[in-house]
Amino acid sequence: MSSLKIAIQKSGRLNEKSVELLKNCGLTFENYKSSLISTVSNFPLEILFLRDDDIPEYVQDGIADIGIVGENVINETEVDVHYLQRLGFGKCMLKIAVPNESELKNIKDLEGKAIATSYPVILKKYLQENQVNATIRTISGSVEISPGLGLSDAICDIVSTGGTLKSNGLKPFADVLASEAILISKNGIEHNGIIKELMQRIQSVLMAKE
Ligand code: PRT
Ligand code: ZN
Repeated sequence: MSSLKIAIQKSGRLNEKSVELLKNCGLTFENYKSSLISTVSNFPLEILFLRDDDIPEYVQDGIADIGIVGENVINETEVDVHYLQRLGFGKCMLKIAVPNESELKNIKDLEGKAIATSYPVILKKYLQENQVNATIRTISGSVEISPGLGLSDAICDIVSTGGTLKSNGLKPFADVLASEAILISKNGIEHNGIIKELMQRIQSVLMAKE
């Protein structure tokens, strides 16, 4: 049987849980931090360890058949992929936040303001849906320091505990997107037998956790 490829995050917030999920499915593989690819010895699967940002496109283009990645990254890359399963980890919320002393109250108050984010695509859609014209300042990291530097009136970033907002003198303003890790596949291959077998095992693992 020819094997499939699954893309998971190499290191970061989703790596450990992704590896744990596959191991709980009974898959045996080496998880060397240095290797980019690992072969499962007891199931027809190869594991590719990648930056999370690359996973949606790799799956869309079929370089990997399936992948585990945050919904925020899928939406931001605007790929066309098939959702196989929500995985219940990596939960977070993409939020707009403003400085504690800010007088902005509702979405319409963002009109004409500047918002810093690493998620310009999702934010643009959200603003359009709410019929607000604001300037989006795209920055790749440390978004939360942007208002303090005078670069923006608000930010749009991932929040989980809220600790980062707090320690930067920011408060939540609006929820933009709830996200969690999702198992995705290239479109049209969701009925493949290996994927079906893996899905059954994943669903048993998730049910045992409930
Ligand atoms: O290296 P690579 O590109 O693969 O990883 P990365 O650095 O881009 O992503 P990583 O590992 O930080 O996050 C991977 C995924 O985990 C994200 O795409 C989300 O789907 C999910 N996730 C869950 C989070 C968080 N929780 C989270 N708290 N991603 C980021 N954060 C950051 C957030 O950006 C902010 O800086 O944590 C900070 C806020 O956390 P709190 O707890 O202080 O609110
Ligand atoms: Zn990333």
